[in-house]
Amino acid sequence: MKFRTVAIAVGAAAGLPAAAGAAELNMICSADVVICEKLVSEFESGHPDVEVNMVRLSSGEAYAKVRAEGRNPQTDLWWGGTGDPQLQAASDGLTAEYKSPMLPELHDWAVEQAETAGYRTVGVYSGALGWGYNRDIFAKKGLKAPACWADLLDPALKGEIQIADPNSSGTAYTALATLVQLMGEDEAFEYLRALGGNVAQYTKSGSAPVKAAARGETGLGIVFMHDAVSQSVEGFPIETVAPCEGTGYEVGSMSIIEGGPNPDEARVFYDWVLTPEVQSLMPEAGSYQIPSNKAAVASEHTPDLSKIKLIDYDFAEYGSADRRKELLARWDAEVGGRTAE
Ligand code: S7P
Repeated sequence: MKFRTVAIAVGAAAGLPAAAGAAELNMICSADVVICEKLVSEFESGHPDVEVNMVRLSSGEAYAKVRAEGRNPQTDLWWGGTGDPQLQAASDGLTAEYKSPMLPELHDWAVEQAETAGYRTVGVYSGALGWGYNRDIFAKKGLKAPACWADLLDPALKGEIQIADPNSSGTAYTALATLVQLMGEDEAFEYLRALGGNVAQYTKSGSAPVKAAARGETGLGIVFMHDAVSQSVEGFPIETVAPCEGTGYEVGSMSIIEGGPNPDEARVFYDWVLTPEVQSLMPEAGSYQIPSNKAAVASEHTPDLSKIKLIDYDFAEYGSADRRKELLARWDAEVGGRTAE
């Protein structure tokens, strides 16, 4: 294996040379680190002339890095993570227009993501938001299994819930935007303030809450349903729930960074990672999203979106720079840091 993850990527950013003659690709990966590392090693074995410097960052952090690099981009490609911050990066002009020859092979929702962004991003997978709870903890404490968003406000759940911070986490921003679309903005913030009374911790990463629930550190994590499924497939006592009132979903995305140092390598990776063969590898890394290539094979564990009550998530509005900034500022002012005492 020759790919260089965080520590070496820092070395590369500090100016250390790559192996003589090797082409490079500097990539941010915003999905789970296991699939990030698998994609890099698969790509490198098929493209021995390219060295990939990969760093794993949550979606909001990745957006902040791409923005901070501004006029001197060090990153070439951003793969995975929720679509909203990638749409924001597209609207800021931070990502490059690219029409991949793979576009005709993709589901409509993935192509619509590209169209919304003027082809400055594209959908790579999709998945719905929900939660996973630890059935052993719930049984031991005599807690009622929560089926609806409203059930999460039960005072018996005080200190039992974890969710990420929407500033760093695309998952948590999806939850914030979902609740606003489901309930109306003022009602959603009232709900989130009340939920704070049951929240033990706002994590940095979106999937951390259900990993904590799986290991008995908390009762329930609000996460993408596929991240809860990964834990039960690993053998942890996690039940996955699709909220009864309805829920939002993500179009996990990928973008080439405008002005990045290795645009040719970025396009090679971009086309490669959209193929059905590569997308079909995701379950091998415990990633159970719906792949965007119509011919890719989803896992038997992938939650079936046709059985889930989904809202008509407005990606254009909630991925727009103004709306995302406004919601995050309101979250900071009214919800941030408020946890169960
Ligand atoms: O684990 C897979 C996944 O849920 O992670 C992405 C997520 O946005 C990254 O984590 P953050 O919430 O910390 O940003 C999702 O796109 C993906 O499905």
